[in-house]
Amino acid sequence: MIVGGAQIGGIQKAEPRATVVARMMALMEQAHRQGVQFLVYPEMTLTTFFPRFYVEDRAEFDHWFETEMPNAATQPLFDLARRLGMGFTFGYCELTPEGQHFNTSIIVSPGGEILSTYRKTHLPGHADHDPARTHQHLEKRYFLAGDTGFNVVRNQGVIMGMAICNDRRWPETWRSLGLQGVELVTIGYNTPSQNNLSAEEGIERRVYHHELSVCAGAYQNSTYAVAVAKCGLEDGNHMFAGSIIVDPDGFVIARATGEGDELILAECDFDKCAFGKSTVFNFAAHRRIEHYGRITNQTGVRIEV
Ligand code: CDT
Repeated sequence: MIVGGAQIGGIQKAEPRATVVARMMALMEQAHRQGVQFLVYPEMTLTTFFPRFYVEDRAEFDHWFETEMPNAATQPLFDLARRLGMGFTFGYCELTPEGQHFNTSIIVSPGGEILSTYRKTHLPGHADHDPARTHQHLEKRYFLAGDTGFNVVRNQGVIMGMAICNDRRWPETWRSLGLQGVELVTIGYNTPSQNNLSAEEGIERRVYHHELSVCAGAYQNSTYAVAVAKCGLEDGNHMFAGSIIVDPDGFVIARATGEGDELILAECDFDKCAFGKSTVFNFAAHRRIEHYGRITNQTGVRIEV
């Protein structure tokens, strides 16, 4: 299967959904011309990364959320994908009928059916305005921690699972998917180029940690991974690009070169996942769960010596 990543350049506050969807469709058309069969878009593809802004009354930001999917704005994307026979995944902000807010992504079959919904587990940042930071990262204010957990689905013959942005830094994410035999992990991200609490941690280190996380997760679970950025300047704030496709050996096999809308793609031979899964990462043969209790029984570090 040829898998694509549709990197999206900055989306400004004033940019309407229809314009963003048109950009997504242009990349999908290009992907189709180049033989892509499954296309990965970023986290929060439809809007600016608004958690950088603080509002006292969070309801003022409900307009960034989708109450149904597909909806009037995204239906043309679903229609195009069905016409092209393209499977895809993208992230958006979800407001449920019960009034819950999630940072969500979905996998859609080439027939246009939503096969799987994932709600972001690891929400970084903080819940209240913090004047000490160079910019805010208020995901904990605007979203609930996801309630779906990490699941896989078979789409187009491939076992696929989703993670969203900060999830990629947590080995628990990868192993939860790995234990379900995942062959393709999709990750959309919006990562500011600057650490908002440390001037020393600039873009090079940020990109290095991103790549390290994705390559390690792919290798340790013998899976392909596609990590796709929303990047460049958004309302004066810079987010790094660096979209990549990684093979089950942990090697980068495709990489974006710019900071705007850009397609990356790679031929993925999912039979290659079997070697690692049956040798060094044969979980049934080698895992020692009797020693892993702390991973699910405690969150913070406990020093008892
Ligand atoms: N969107 C997202 O999760 N971004 C985070 C920024 C970390 S700094 C609070 C990331 O892990 O890339």
